[in-house]
Amino acid sequence: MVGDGGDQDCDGIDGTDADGDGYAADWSGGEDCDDEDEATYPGAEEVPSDGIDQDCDGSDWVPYSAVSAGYHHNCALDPSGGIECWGYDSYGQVSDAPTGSGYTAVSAGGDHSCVLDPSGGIECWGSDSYGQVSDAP
Ligand SMILES: [Ca+2]
Ligand SMILES: [Ca+2]
Ligand SMILES: [Ca+2]
Repeated sequence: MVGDGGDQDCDGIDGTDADGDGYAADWSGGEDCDDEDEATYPGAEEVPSDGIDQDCDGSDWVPYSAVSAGYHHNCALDPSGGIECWGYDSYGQVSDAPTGSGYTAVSAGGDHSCVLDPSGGIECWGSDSYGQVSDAP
């Protein structure tokens, strides 16, 4: 019986462990999110950015390639060149961050941020009280 707390087949696991990684398949009451891959189980080492969730935490691990801290908000660059910002959003520091990918650098200022786009152009958003955004070259 799977998931009943008893290990009737004496394999050390209550459930079905088809790939033999020591974790029962999630559909059988265990925690192995892919019971056909012995490298995938809870606590497994993640291979970054391969589209596979090795450690069963619900998502592939995508490391960031750059980060910049502002006064009350921060921005980071992911490997595809996407921008992610978080923190205080009084001037749109977070919500106005550009979507899309291919950005090559990011810098967070006091209440504004700037990025380099794929063609080398400068794009800024956030507080524009001194032309930080509108006067960008
Ligand atoms: Ca398994
Ligand atoms: Ca597995
Ligand atoms: Ca992965």
